[in-house]
Amino acid sequence: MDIAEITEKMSRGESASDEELKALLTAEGEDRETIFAAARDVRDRVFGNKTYLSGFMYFSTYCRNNCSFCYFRNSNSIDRYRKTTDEVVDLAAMIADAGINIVDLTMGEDPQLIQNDYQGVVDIVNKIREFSDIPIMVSPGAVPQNTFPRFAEAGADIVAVYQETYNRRLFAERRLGQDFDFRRNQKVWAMDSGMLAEDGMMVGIGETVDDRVDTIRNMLALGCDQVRAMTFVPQAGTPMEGDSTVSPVNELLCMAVMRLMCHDVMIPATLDVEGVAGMKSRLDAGASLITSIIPPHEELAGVAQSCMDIDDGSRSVTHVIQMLEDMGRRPATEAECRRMFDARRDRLKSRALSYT
Ligand code: SAM
Ligand code: MD0
Ligand code: SF4
Repeated sequence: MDIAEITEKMSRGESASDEELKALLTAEGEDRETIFAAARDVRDRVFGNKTYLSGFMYFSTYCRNNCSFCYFRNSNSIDRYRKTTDEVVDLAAMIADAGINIVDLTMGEDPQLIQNDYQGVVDIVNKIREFSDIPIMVSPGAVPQNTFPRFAEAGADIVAVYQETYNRRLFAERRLGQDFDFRRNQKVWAMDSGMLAEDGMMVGIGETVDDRVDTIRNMLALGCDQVRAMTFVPQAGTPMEGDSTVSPVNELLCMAVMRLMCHDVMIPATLDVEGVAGMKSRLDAGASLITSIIPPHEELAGVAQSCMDIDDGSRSVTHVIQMLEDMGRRPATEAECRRMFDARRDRLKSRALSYT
């Protein structure tokens, strides 16, 4: 199959068959460069040289779940922390002041924060909204349907809940004891409440290339404004500790395919898989924002790389902006990011109206 022919038609907005997507996801050598260059071109056409920056705050690492891939799974005997509401709000202020465009409030499914219908999370969002317009992402795990309007009313803009895979058998093996449809519906319920949604896939958790195609198609079919891929990083003390993973180039190919399939979707370049060393390759594969920027010395963890590059400041915003500018790109401004979120939320509303 001619890779350039496939990328050219996708760059024009035409669709590709499953076989063609598989050819992209398994491309080698020069073909890979063709794919990444096409994804970058499409990204630049939509976003110019702007790159959005997302600050990551994993504010509670307590979790009732036992995902087989996750360091923070309930059965793992590790040190955990839970920031107080005031600490979270102060850190959010610091993140906003540092020129970061988005704040991602992430937690394990912490029994304490789940109480009273996630009131602790609602309080945090409300308090941040008192002093800042910064787009707020919440990543609370899977929550009841009636909680979404509460997040929306408090001022959250986007909800992140990653399915990891749309292969139900594999989901059951990885997200042990969790309901596939309930997790899938999180994205639908977020959008029904007027917020944006982020879906995500893990790469290297035992999926086939067919599964990758199917997962990418499902994530985009839901209408999510943000989609991601993350390479599985084996974690000490988990059932998958000794498992092999795959080269991150597979993640890059998934990102590039998502970009070619849906030109204006937001795709993160996460610093949580290969640290800052992996930032450029992800931007070169068509990413439009950088996630998992973490302020140093605040005792905050990453997820897949719980400490890599954090306390030496490499995952700090100053360092990230410098690297971005070295690539000829620039951070988005606060106003640009707010406008983008508002425009996407308006589009979501009009989409909903046109269905009724
Ligand atoms: N607890 C919430 C949840 O599961 O939805 C939010 C945070 S969770 C830790 C965020 C995501 O990190 C997971 O959905 C998964 O995609 C990713 N992740 C977790 N462990 C990982 C690992 N070992 N390697 C790569 N990605 C991982
Ligand atoms: C990241 N460590 O962006 C974060 C996390 C949760 N919304 C995101 C996985 O890579
Ligand atoms: Fe808990 Fe999220 Fe980790 Fe699963 S991925 S164990 S829900 S923190």
